[in-house]
Amino acid sequence: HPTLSQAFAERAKTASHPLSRYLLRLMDVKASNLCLSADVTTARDLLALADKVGPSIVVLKTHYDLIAGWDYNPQTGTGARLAALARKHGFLIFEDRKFVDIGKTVQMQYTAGTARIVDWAHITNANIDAGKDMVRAMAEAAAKWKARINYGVRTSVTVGTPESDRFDDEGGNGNGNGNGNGNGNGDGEGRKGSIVSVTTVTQSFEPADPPRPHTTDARGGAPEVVFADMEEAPMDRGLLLLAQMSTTGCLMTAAYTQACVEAARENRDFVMGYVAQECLNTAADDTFVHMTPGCKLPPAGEEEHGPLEGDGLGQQYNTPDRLIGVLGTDIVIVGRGIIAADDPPSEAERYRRKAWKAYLARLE
Ligand code: S5P
Repeated sequence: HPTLSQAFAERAKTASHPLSRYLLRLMDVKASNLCLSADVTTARDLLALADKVGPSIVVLKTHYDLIAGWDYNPQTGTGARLAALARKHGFLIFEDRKFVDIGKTVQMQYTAGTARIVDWAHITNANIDAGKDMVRAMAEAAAKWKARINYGVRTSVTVGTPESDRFDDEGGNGNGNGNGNGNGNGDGEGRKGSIVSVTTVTQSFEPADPPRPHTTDARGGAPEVVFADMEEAPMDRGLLLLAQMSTTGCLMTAAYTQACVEAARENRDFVMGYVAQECLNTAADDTFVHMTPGCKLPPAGEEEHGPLEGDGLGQQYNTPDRLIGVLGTDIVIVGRGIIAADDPPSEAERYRRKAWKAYLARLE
């Protein structure tokens, strides 16, 4: 497939999803196709690891539900602090939530509840065993979230009955100061009822997401250090479809994987790509990005002797060379290979160099 021999910088120009375009450019600028799977057990360790390994990676993958002490405060909590580190170092946050349920339920799990994943994770993923409509459901939820963030100010216009509450596209931007200006005397022309009240309220929560480049931090602090040569990530949200897994005895069939490809093509403005074990781009206009877990290197200085050992619990490992060079995926996801090392930042650099070399070799 053309994406296999195309440079990330080239693919950044044509990828269908805005966040993929940003990510591919970031990969080129940072010379990194490494994602850290930050599977540590406390919020403190997670933030410390993200800060130390940030320079080597383009994506930080989380499992928020295995972190003890996750602080759910939307402005000052763990998600917001991760988002600040993402701005500082230039990486995207990928919450590995593996959503799988009916559309309505995943919408609520994605945008509400305690974790409010959509607020702080640029990327999340889904298993589409329940059918591809849930992808559309998540896309819709993300689009609504984005509209609310962009307009910042929510205007409720009550025409006759309270149900006609709506979002007003002209509602102003960013940090409006609307303080409930309830002027209820519209003329109601062209409407069924008369306007009984107009209430403008500044949205009650500020997103834990990047403010615009070089602006004052949303929480009123000094401007964040913006990663050199890159502007902020766009205010977009993206989904990866869990198309193939790295485990022994994985039950995902070729038909399931193919259904993921179809669902991705039908939702190009929300689906960025796949968590998969090989390149799934086959149509000429497929511009999807592939992220691949089950990645490990033999210890530094040791020769590679055949297949790498698994973890004894079903996980299987491949080297970056094989995943990027032979199987044609784009980003390797590494957890214990880096976290369990004596010096995670320098081990992350070793993985970054290896994976990047494998990518450069693929271009030749
Ligand atoms: O097929 C998969 C999909 C995922 S998202 N296999 C995986 O291992 N993962 C995740 O990647 C898994 O949940 C874990 O967070 C990470 C792999 O961790 P490691 O320590 O084995 O590198």
